Amino acid sequence: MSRVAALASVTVTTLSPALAVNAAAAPLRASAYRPDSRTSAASLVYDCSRPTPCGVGRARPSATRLRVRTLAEGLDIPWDIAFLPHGGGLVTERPGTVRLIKRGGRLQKAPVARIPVVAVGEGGLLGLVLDPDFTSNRLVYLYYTSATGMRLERWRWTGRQLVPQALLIDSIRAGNVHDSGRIEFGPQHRLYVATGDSGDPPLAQDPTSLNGKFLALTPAQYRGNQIATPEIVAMGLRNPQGFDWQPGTGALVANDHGPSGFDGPEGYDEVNVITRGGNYGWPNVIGDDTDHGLFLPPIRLYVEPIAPSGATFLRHRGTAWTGDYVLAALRGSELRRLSMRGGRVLSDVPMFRNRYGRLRTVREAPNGELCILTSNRDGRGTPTAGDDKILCVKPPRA
Ligand SMILES: [Ca+2]
Repeated sequence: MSRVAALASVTVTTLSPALAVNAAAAPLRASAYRPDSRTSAASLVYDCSRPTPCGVGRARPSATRLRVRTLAEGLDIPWDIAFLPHGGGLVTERPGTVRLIKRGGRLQKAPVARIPVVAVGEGGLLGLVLDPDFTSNRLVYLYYTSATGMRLERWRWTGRQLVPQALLIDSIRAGNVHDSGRIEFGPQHRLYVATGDSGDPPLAQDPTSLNGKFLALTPAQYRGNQIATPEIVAMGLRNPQGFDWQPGTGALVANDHGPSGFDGPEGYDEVNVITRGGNYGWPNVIGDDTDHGLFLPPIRLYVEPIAPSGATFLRHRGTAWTGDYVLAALRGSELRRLSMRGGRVLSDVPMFRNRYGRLRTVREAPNGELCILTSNRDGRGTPTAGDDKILCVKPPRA
């Protein structure tokens, strides 16, 4: 059974090829944007993974019945989660606390770390990842907003709490908005940091600034005790909050938030394939505008704002979703599950739309469950009983 046919059989409602890509539609350039050209019901999706013109499709929600369990509740704006090798996990809360989910699944009341963050606007305690050799060295990396800027730090897990070890980067500017904040290990065990424009768009095109970039640190840099000078991998990003490497191809796929009114027409959220030395255009261009090839276009463009935050590829074998890229949307209050082949998006299925509110990130648990962090207490949502939560869902079998 082909990948697409397998998807269709379990998701009941997925994008038909005709809906996913309508090559006859005129390409919509950002400069041609008109507020009254929008549709209100379903999100308008542009598939920019084909040559030109950029295809148009309307995504329809998945009708699959999925059993969703609550792993934890009563959290305060959870931002990231890392699963511990022997069970349980560490969760960052944006106001500055790291919480422990114990091996049996219970959320420990007392935080395992309190970080002196500045949690204003979109800032605070953001990304958290475990060292690739965590089992032997118990090192943990944290990214957060401080009074003097964004800080990347190395901490150590004692088994009971996190203790600080070293400051690794301190020259990324912080802002009331666009602190980005996702960190992740990539090829050659390099530590990648996605940085936002901090509300100052020109920084994204400034090669001397670490803002609006993808940065990478070598193992010697992140395990050392000096301030690191990271490689600038790519530039021209606005506020990338989720990324992962595609299994098989190794392509780095990343979300970016499009403008939100004060800095451009609202919408135009992006999924990009990030290449070394690539320039993704912000703020010179938005949407699929490349300014005659000067900038790289997204492979997926959401003209209606969904506000994509965290994302992951699903690596657990044997499910109908294996290999898919799943992103969490804040404003869209949904997950998007994208099937890709190489740099092309084959289908894009919204899931859980408006069911759990704003969704901050998704991570694949060691048992293959997809775990989702809500963000309903961040001042932009409507909290319901038990918010914020971590919800886990088992992908359907292939
Ligand atoms: Ca772009």
